[in-house]
Amino acid sequence: MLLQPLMMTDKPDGEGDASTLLKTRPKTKRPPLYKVLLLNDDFTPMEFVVHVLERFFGMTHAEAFEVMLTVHKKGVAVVGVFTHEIAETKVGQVMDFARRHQHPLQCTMEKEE
Ligand code: TYC
Repeated sequence: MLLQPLMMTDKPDGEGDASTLLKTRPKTKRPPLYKVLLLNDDFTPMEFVVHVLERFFGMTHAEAFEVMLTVHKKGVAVVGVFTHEIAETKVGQVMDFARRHQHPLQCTMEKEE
């Protein structure tokens, strides 16, 4: 009669076995990520954009000013990378806030490749 190899006797496969622990993949998968983009326009005040970046993206005043200037000069910049749900929430927050203050500021999201 054939004997099973010692480490294979407890479980048929995978988890917990010292001989296979490093080979088995954890079943977690990283979620797709989305870039949140801020677009330039000719009317939204610079200070308002700086405030948006501080308020909704957790930037310091210096970081926010720098990113605002990048958008002002280049037309667009990535202001954060998030899961779909969080990116959607950020875009909504920025668009609502801009609309309530009657500024044409635009914020969008796109899938990160
Ligand atoms: N271009 C705007 C101005 O000159 C400033 C601005 C910066 C607007 C960034 C939008 O996403 C923006 N007042």
